[in-house]
Amino acid sequence: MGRVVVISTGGTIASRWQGSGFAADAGGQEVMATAAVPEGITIEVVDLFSMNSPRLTTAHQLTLLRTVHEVLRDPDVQGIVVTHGTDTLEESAFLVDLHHDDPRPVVFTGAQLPLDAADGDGPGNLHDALLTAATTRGLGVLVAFNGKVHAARGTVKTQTLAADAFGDPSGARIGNVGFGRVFVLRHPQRPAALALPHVPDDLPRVDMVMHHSDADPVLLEAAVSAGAQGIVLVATGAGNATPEIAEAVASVTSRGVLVALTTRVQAGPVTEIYTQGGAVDLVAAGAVPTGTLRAGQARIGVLTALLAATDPRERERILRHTLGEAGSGDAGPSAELVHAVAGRR
Ligand code: DAS
Repeated sequence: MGRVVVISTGGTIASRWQGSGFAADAGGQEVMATAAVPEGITIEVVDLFSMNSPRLTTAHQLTLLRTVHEVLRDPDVQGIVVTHGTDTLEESAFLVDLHHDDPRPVVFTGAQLPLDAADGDGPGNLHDALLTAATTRGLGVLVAFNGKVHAARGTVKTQTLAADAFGDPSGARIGNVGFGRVFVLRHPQRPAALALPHVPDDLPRVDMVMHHSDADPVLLEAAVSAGAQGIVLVATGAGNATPEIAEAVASVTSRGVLVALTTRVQAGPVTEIYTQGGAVDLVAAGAVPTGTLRAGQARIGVLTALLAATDPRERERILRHTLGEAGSGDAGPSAELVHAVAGRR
């Protein structure tokens, strides 16, 4: 089936007891040694980080993105598995997916139980990820977990402790793994891939602000004062807040801050239904509704837009492109945004 490169970044799948709690400390070889490798696959391990994923920074995620692209320059590589902490896995996977223009899969996986657990889920998840990386094509970036395969886009961590930890609450999964095979149920919709970003020394700050009863615009304005060039407003319901917050959104967007509008609710799209501070007013104030993408991935969309352009209108267009919106450039993204994959390999 070919050669699969495993990029190890840490997480519970690589974690051990540290005296007061668990933390990632094993390298990729040790993690790999726990798993049954499907027949016919040869493995190469890249030890990138050994960290719990809540500690990852944008710089780490961009290093992972660049590493994936470097590995895929080798035409003999059949696919990539990324072992990753589950807490921010959906963010890194979406970042890689937005820039992935290659039929070969990049499959993220991890574990809910630590490396040495007798009944751990890491070995099975790793086996399934290897099989998925070696045998599927043209599905973009995937998440293999608990016998299921999910598209990166839309997938979130849905359980803090249970083994069946990932899914898209608004969509269907891509497939299942069992009996030594990956059963593909559907193909994901993905917008054209973006070019690898130029990485400035000073990475843009993107903050999340959650709405709740009694909330005021103080935190949103504080984020901008702290230097945020992008904000993810995690609103209530179908994307609602207050008239005061809508006013603050209008004020910050008029100063060039990119604002994405998502919701605290688990499933369903952000929708312009309500006024008096609802999504109708927030969108009129310049916020971009993010459909069914939830906060972590909406933030990656904003970050991607900020890295790809400097002009506020172009940034908004790119954010809409990352959301897969028709008319945002999907039909004809500007040439500099699209991977000239053939030329680059
Ligand atoms: N929640 C842990 C994990 O599942 C820690 C982390 O995300 O690194 O990997």
